Amino acid sequence: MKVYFAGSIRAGRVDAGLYRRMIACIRRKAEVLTEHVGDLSLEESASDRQIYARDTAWLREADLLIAECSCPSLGVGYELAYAEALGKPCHIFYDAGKARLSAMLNGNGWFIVHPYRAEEEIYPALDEILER
Ligand code: 6IA
Repeated sequence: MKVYFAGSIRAGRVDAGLYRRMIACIRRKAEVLTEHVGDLSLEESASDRQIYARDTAWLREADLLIAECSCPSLGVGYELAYAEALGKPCHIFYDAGKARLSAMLNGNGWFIVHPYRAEEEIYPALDEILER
């Protein structure tokens, strides 16, 4: 199974360590197309046009999208809408103690939303998604 993991990049890297741990968990059961999202020393090496072309190609290739949305990101919101338009299953995680998820995501029945209060809750939920 191929997973597109989405997390904030230019909107802020405050949760980059969490993305890295989630990606490591997903990788035990599936291929992650976007491992760079969890790279703590991310350096811009491609043009924005190249990034857009590569990421939308990966979205078309992916079997499902998993997004961490505690840090709101325009890019992640765009990716979710793009994946929805392609009919790909989309799982959204966010820390309900720290963030309020946009109504445009929370109110959309297509998205499977996983609010959590502690990071430990994320990993069994990821295992369950990937074992389905
Ligand atoms: O608006 P944001 O930058 O926060 O959007 C983040 C989302 O857009 C992520 O889920 C990524 O899939 C995608 N994205 C944004 N910037 C990049 C990027 N920058 N590379 C790949 N995907 C990106 C260059 C970093 C490069 C060194 C790997």
